[in-house]
Amino acid sequence: MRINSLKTAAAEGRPIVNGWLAIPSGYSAEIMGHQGYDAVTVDLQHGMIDFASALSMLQAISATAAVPLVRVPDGTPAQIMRMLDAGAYGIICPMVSTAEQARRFVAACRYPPLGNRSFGPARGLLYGGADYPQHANNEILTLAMIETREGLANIDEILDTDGLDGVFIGPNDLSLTLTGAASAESTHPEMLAAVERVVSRCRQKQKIAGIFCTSGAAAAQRITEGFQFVTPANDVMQLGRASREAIALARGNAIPTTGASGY
Ligand code: 3PY
Ligand code: MG
Repeated sequence: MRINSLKTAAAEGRPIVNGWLAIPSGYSAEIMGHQGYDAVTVDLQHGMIDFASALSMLQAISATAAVPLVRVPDGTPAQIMRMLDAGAYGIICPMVSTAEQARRFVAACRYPPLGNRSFGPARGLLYGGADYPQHANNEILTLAMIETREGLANIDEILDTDGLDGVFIGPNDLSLTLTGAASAESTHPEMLAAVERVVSRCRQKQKIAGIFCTSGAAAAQRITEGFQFVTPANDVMQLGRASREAIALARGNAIPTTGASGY
């Protein structure tokens, strides 16, 4: 089976830079896949993406060096299994707040006897190789999102879940629940303490610490804080910014930092 290079990078302590797709297009997935990201994630939670689009996006990413990942809308096992069959080499599961939710998430990603993933690997075989069924349990990456007060309180138990590779902070949701305001780069003391707590627990338990960021510079800062998996903004944010910059330069104006979309 094709090895999951993200697992190798994590084991060797190399940071993983992950692209993030909200636009339902195989073409933009292909473009992003060719830019040098270690992984590219198809976002089925907040992206405008249905199954048919996700499939063509995973096919497009598969033709690049980036590892195809999916953020599922929630922990529903059938949804997770379907995306693995569609060729996702890892799943990011939002709103994991308890060890039981983490256990059920990982079980959906693992064939028996480790879990309850149903057999029908489909594109997994095409992308991973004919021996996918024998090795998928070792190669599929599992990241549980920490983005609730309860998830933060249960971080130790969540990280102790067998087969869980790490966690991925959703800083908008986490800051919303902790401080009342959604902000990916929140400097509220409670949020700073929460982020530090997650990073230090991951380091202690040798699990991947990941986080969504709003820019490359913010992602670089997160790596210095100890994160190994960073997402430097999504396709929508990058498209909006690149457009604003081009328009401002064409008109000889200062580049606005935020646009009408809020990005
Ligand atoms: C969050 O910040 O809550 C996220 O889910 C990032 O995508
Ligand atoms: Mg979120």
